[in-house]
Amino acid sequence: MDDLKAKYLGQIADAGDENALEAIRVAAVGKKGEVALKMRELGKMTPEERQVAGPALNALKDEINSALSAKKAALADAALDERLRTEWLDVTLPTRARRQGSIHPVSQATEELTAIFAELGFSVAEGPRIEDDWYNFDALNIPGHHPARAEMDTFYMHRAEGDNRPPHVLRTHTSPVQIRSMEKQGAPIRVICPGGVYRADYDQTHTPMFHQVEGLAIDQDISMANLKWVLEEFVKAFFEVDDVELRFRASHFPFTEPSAEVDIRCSWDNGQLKIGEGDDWMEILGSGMVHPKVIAAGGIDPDVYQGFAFGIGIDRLAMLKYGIPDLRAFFDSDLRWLRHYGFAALDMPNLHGGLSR
Ligand code: 2U9
Repeated sequence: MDDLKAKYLGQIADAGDENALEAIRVAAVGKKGEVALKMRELGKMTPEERQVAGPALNALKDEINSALSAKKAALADAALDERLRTEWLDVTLPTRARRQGSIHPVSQATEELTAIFAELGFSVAEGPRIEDDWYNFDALNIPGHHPARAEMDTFYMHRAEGDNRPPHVLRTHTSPVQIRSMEKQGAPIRVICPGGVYRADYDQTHTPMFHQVEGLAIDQDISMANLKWVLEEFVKAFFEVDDVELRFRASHFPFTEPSAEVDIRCSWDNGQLKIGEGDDWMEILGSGMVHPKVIAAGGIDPDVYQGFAFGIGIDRLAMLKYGIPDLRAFFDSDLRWLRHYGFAALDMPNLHGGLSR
């Protein structure tokens, strides 16, 4: 028994893993193990011998079993220690440089103007860029023969041979989103619709895709005075100046009557633009009272409701505010340009925290 004990305790001490330990358990204290075989010999002993050998064999079995459990626990501890040693990580190290990407100036300007109009009670609506001819033109009082259709340099989608329905178009303005909003929500309504629009035009100051924000406010008592106040509040907040002077010039759009183009007082000294002071005027947007036919096209009764609408080019707003000279660079996806003119992610603009600071 002393030999057995020495042999198995020695093997247990030397076992390198759980498989080796299991093999030792089977050989020593398993059903057909050496201790079990010895137990069988008890039957051949005299009662006196058995009285000594029986408890001694049980004690040996217990001792081997506890040595096995202790070694198993020790192996598990060692495995965990090894994992902790190799998977070590210093969570106090600084993170990698953050500015891999940046927010595009058009996105930044859109976030800023959305925050401003939200404060004025306007919600944001979006719609499809591939539009139905009716939503893009007819509903906006631009019928089939209207010269405005030709002037807009529209991109038309392809129709299958023999399909004589009017083709879909890439929307030439975000106005169809306001028609859809009126249909869905009815009156009263206050929405802005920012987004990309398309016109087949490409030169120094035009790209075939650009961005607009259009606004619409309809209720029973809305006048041009409300339009003027909203635009003044917007321009002051967007350009972060205390005072602005706007000049309304009579104009013409099919979807508004009367219509006005709006200029802002400014100065250009040494190529530096200052807004709200000086002797120059710069056109920044178009606006007017929504044409009754357009209100009716949106499913709202023009004898009860009236309202104003306006349209602004976001790309140009961004150029003016952030001092970006070249429109075409906006859409070149040049990383150096984006790093220079882009904004830090997660700096969401709001009126209280400052728009772009
Ligand atoms: C509905 C009714 C009326 C939107 C308007 C303008 C005047 C306008 C231009 C500004 C610069 C387009 O990006 S730009 O080139 N827009 O001058 N837009 S009124 O009028 C609407 C829109 C929707 C239902």
